[in-house]
Amino acid sequence: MNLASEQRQWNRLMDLAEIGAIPGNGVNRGALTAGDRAARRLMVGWAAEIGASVSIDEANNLWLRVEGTDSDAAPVLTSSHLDSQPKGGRFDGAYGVVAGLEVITALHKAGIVTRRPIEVVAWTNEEGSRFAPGCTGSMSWAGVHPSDYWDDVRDHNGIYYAAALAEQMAAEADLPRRPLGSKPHAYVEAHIEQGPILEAEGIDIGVVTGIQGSRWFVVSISGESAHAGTAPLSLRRDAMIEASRAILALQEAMYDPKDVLRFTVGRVSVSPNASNSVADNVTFSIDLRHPEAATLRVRGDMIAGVVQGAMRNCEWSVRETFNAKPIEFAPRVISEVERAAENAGFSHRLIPSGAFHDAQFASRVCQSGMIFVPSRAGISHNPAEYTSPSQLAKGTEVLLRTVRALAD
Ligand code: HGY
Ligand code: MN
Ligand code: MN
Repeated sequence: MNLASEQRQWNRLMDLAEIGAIPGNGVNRGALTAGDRAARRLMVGWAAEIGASVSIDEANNLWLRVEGTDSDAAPVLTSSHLDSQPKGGRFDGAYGVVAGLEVITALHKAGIVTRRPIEVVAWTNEEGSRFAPGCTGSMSWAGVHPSDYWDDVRDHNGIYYAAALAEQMAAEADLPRRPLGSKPHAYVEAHIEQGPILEAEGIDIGVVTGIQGSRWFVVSISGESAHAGTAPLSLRRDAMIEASRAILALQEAMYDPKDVLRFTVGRVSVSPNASNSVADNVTFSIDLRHPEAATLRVRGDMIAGVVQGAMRNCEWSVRETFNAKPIEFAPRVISEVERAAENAGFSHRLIPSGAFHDAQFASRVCQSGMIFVPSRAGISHNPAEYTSPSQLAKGTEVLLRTVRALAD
């Protein structure tokens, strides 16, 4: 008997999708923005409906908690994130938070109290699109870096992370505080696959085995601004031309005949960014991923040499801003997810995650795992991102069964 409600879950996801809505059914809800705060307020309201306690920690992670019969027992944690990419979809992150809420709502309405408490978290800044890198909330909670580690990071409007965090903490002064850091009994996160495999194979549930590694870098090329009409090309120190040469050289260096390595330059900022001034600075991002730690280390460590080799008369610098090692999820959680999918009568398969998730850092703290549901045409980080109400409901049914198995 399905305790969770497909309709209630879908309605809540659509309510969230109105916050930061952009054309094409997309969402632009940056971390630590008014949109983020509005989405969090919806969660606070829904938590109050079932008497779940609400709190925030100093990294601004939002915690919902329902007690168990043994309230001293280490809780089972389920979670995801409410922030989105600038041209994001309605489901990346939001689904896992709403699915976790649906689990505690369904149990509450059925009068079921598990032995262990259950906590649902909305992590701060999973995407890292406004403030790089991602997962700053879950990394703070997991003790990877202190929560002020990213204070000096600025968004493209020059706003400091510390200021945006302080603004959100002040706006949520009415919410109780909780200490940063905890030791759950287990962690399981529901998320859309963001890839084409489950849909292509007609499979309901992805039992996630692990997450590949990610390394982020910022490359800065510095030259000299000059007049586009009068400065001879032979005398220029043109940061745009040299950055372009570096990017193409990096693309060649990162070539992988097996197409497993992921190399992306997604953001470029130019100064003075005027059509008739030679660029004196170009800064670009690198997102590098691979399932093997050794490959990720070797390829990432090549970047500085490749950039230097591409320079003719500009200065350069390479700074690493994110380093998430590949992780394998806990066999116990993997088997609970498999068992839940099997008992629910859903087709399922083991699948690795190409996208990073807060679960990557939760796995440093406790036994962790993830549940994937199909993404239409594998599309994500795009307004066209879509998963149907019934596909989402299947994922939540598996999450509910898995959380109960871990909590009892
Ligand atoms: O970039 C990622 O892998 C995640 O979707 N933020
Ligand atoms: Mn996500
Ligand atoms: Mn994402």
